[in-house]
Amino acid sequence: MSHLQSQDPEVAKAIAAERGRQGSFLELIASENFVSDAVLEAQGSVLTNKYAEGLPGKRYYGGCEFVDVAENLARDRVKQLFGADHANVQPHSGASANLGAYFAASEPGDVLLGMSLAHGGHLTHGHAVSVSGKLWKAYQYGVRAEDGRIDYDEVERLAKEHRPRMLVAGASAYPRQIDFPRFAAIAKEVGAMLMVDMAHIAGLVAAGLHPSPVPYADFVMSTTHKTLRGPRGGIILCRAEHAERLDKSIFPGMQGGPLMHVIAAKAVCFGEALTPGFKAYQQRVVDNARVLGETLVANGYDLVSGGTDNHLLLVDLRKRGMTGKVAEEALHKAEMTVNKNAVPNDPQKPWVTSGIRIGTPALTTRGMGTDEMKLIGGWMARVLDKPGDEAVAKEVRSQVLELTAGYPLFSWEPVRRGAPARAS
Ligand code: DSN
Repeated sequence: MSHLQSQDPEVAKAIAAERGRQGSFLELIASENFVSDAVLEAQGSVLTNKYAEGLPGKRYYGGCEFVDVAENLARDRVKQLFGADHANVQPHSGASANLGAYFAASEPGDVLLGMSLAHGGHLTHGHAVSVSGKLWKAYQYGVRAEDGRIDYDEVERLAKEHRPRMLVAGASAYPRQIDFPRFAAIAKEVGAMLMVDMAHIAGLVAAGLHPSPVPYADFVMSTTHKTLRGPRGGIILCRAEHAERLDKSIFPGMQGGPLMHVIAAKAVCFGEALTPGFKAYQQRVVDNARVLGETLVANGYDLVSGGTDNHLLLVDLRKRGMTGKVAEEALHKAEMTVNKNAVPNDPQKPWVTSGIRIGTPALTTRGMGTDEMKLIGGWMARVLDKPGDEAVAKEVRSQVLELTAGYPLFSWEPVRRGAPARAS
């Protein structure tokens, strides 16, 4: 029996149940992934015990000689991975990383121009309910109604009209490549700093499968847990000239003690991302997304922008007369996990929506390929064609369980074809 099971069976049970869910369900949330055993081990290590405010070699606490090694490894590896001048690996999350970059690039009250959440952007890119929209004077751009692509002419027009101090590029539900040179040209034209949020596509950028924003942007931030496949957390990269201001904006500006166990796990993640196998993994992620999208289209489902260049799909359910909420719940009954997501110009409220967002990073980590994507796309269509039909949900669910049993989550787990992988 584990220490946790004997000391705190209630928490142990919740973790075991979540472990079982991750194993048996098809995880299709575009921002999630499954970390390696090594990342998990580093994150669950004794480094969680250590305070280390400051930076390697310049801390406010004694006894930092070993956590310094971990943080230096993380910084050096992430700079190598993305060809960046400078890196700060301390942000606790993507939202903290975005704010850290904003504080480094501007002052509260300055004008910020970012992509609207309703069009695929992110809350922290200037939405009114977020601190980014409360402390900064935010304006929002979006995608074109006719093709679902970023309207760069609108970005330019809004930039000329509002003269932002900070132009923010990047998205959390945008299935197409982003034109960073165009964003950089617009920023230059109006004298703005360019900040890129590459959280969703960072793994693809690292693998050379999406153009890198690093040569074009003043600041580039990312989370480490999406396509990058590391622990939950954030990073910020910047040009050398901004390094001191950036570091100060994180500590003492926004955060206290960095999470050294997470930073060690980030170092492991970046080490993995520097291997040739990571590039092959990212290629499979993209191939899987393309095939899953083609399968859904062949079954009569509309995709925003008609397809994908990256790891995610945005399904527009309006023509099917179905909401994203209904679709998410129907798929959950068949043990497929997606999230409801607004489509551009969505008539429904954010809690309901008219779309679902689907991503392939997690299932690709489990070893699934294009054959499995064809199966899964067909199953999704079967469920969504009859969202209230319990018999269909039950039948698809048993097929899902048979499939997931053949793809263990961890290297030490046996393949149990035909036997649902569930927590005991
Ligand atoms: N919540 C993340 C996502 O799902 O894309 C973005 O922060």
